[in-house]
Amino acid sequence: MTKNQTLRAALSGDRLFTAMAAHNPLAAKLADEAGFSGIWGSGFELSASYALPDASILSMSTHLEMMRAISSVVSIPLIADIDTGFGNAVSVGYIVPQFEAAGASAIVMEDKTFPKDTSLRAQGRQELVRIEEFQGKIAAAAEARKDKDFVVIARVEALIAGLGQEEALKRGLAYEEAGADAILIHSKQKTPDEILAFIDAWPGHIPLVLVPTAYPQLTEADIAARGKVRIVIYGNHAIRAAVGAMRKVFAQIRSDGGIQGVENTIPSVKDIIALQGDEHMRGLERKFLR
Ligand code: SPV
Ligand code: MG
Repeated sequence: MTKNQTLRAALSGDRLFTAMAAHNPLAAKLADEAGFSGIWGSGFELSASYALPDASILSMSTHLEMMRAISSVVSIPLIADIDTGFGNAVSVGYIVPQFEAAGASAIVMEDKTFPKDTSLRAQGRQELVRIEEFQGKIAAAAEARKDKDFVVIARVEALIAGLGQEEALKRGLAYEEAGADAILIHSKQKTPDEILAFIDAWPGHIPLVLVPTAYPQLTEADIAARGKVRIVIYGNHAIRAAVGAMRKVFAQIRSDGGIQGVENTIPSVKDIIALQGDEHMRGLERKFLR
């Protein structure tokens, strides 16, 4: 099966597809190694890795190049976060084939205005585009894909914008009608109640996608038991893990006055060389260097 077919099959399968965020190929490789079903090409993580806000500040080509680099080192499907689609429906018609050619198996596009603000930010600026306008963007994405198994996921930000369940359901159904393969429904409530109510009320025929960052108490088992949800995305755990680990080691080196105390607490240089693909390079050396 191709990566696209694997993700497409997951939309109708009975096992939850778990996607871990990555901000670079090394993080993606570690997620693959850990057993996640796929990679989330997170705009939040990529922006954070540049120490910039997740607010349409990085260019499309920066994101696209990272998707290419990530997809080339993992064997699992990559879901690219294309934010608001970097423009209007016409832009989307040009952009989607580029993400597909970069090796992504899906795009997630959200119904906010450009420039966007990140969803989980307190007092963020959350403005949505008209339903018809976003339907045009979804239809353009669906038509632009070359492989029919490439997945187009429409992201509903109505709950994030505080517009309530009725608006969220209306938008989800409108995006299904426009040709979306799945609906990502996002919430920043600290408990899963809002999301669970949406799942139970969802009358659509396409599956749902969750990003449970704000309500981490909802487990994969809980989500799977509910039905309707086929993909769970862990939106920022790679960058948060990296920040936590670096802070701890950096602080210890400063307080110890040297690296002696951390040497045996961090991965070895040998480990990193292996992650760099040393085995593959040794194969090339044996075969071709003469
Ligand atoms: C991302 O990871 O970039 C997302 C998820 O879009 S969130 O940050 O929760 O909006
Ligand atoms: Mg994002």
